[in-house]
Amino acid sequence: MKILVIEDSRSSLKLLCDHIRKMYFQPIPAETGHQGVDLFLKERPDLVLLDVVMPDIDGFEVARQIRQIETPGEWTPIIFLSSLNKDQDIERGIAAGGDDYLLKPVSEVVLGAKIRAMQRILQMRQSLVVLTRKLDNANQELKRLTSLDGLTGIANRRHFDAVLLREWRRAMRIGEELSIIMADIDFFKLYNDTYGHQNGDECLRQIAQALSHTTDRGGDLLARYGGEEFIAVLPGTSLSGASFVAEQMRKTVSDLRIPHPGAPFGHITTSFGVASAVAMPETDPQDLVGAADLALYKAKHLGRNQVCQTLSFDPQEN
Ligand code: GH3
Ligand code: MG
Repeated sequence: MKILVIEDSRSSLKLLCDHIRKMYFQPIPAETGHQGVDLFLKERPDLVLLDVVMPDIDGFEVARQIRQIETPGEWTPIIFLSSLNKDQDIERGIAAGGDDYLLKPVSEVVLGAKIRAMQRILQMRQSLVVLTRKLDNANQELKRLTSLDGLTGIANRRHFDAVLLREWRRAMRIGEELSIIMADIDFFKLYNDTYGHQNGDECLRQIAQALSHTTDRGGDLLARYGGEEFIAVLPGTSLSGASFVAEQMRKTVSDLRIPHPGAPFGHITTSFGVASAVAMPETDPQDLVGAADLALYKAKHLGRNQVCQTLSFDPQEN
């Protein structure tokens, strides 16, 4: 522990430093108030022993300056040492930012006990800082995990809905278009029935990874929307642009050539529904999701493994 000792009397300063060394702590001597403040800045001690009456600036002012140097949450214990023994002097010392007040001449035993007590408080404070940091990290990790889907590792529906609402409001402010792509794996029940649920899960993971590589423009977000359904929001993207992305996605999944002998194409395929809108104050982004779902239904109906669009999205009709 580094202890800054600010004391203008050379003999007292030496005595105090000797006591500190005997306790196996490191003293940092300062003979004036200004020198004390400078050394505080340079050495960042763990504790300050501070004389009150000094020729340049008094101890109360030194304490005030130290408290100003410290960043919020930082607190270095300050013990005043003084022969001023009126109640008001003690009160002033504490008000100036001191933590304790010892009357001179200070006994070696009392000084030792006070230093030990301050050391205990310091250690408790340090473990509290470590604990707070751990808690902060855990909270951040928790926040990250609550926005991810456990199986595929991409965003989950809860996170998607929050992002969609945010992007919708942003699009409204700047009068921009926004698109939604809904995707659903074709004949996936049959895949599970053929290969078992575990292989079904692995297939979902592979598809999620493949789809996430096709929506990497800043602002795009892909999420797992339900069992074998995926959804993407593409801010600032028109219907034709989003349909192009959906077609890329369709091709990417098909190109994985995941065997599915029971399905018409012999491998895993996906159907897509796309819808776009310029966000308006009276519209609800969930209506746009509904429109994309309708287009997806059309894609299924027309034979699957294709992209369909909802041509006009009119919120009044939904
Ligand atoms: P369609 O081409 O019309 O979409 O047919 P489908 O069989 O894909 O659709 P359906 O809605 O009949 O079945 C969806 C299936 O998706 C049901 C279930 O077996 C499977 N599924 C949903 N969630 C999961 C999951 O988390 N893991 C696995 N392995 N399968 C899932
Ligand atoms: Mg399906």
